[in-house]
Amino acid sequence: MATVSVVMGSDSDMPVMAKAMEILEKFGVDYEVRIISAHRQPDIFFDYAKTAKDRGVKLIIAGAGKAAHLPGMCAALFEGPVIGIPMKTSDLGGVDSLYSIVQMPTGIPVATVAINGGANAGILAIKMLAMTDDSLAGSLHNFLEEQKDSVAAKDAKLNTEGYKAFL
Ligand code: RP5
Repeated sequence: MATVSVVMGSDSDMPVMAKAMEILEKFGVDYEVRIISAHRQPDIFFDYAKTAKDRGVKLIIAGAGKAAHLPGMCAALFEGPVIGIPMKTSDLGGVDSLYSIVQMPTGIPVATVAINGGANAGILAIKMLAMTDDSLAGSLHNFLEEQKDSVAAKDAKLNTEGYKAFL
């Protein structure tokens, strides 16, 4: 049984969705992953989203581009939280995807991350799950501390070696 469901509208979304899955794997969170198009396969999509809760899914990470209705329709059909990832697009730069995902009507929210924000979607999922999982909360704490330390290490390098060391 997968705790998180990762779904994307097309295989062209995979490089961004992989960033979210890498985070889930890093924290040892079970997930299922699907390519389902809400527009091209509405019946299959409907069944996927309607049965997610019964499959044990606690939250959905959904990525899509252009007229990106997949995350919003996940939120309409699934009662748990949905994290939406807007894909960068060639014609409108991903603003089309962003607006399609973020501007949800009252009552049906989608927690929308940045355009191509796959890693942040994964981290946000971990933060949500860590609220009721002490072991995950500990791993999250260590991750955030390591992130803090890595910036401090760059600052120390800047001060000892100068800016040219970064060029
Ligand atoms: C969306 O249309 C997908 O999420 C993808 O980002 C976009 C383009 O899909 P393809 O034409 O690459 O399959 O449904």
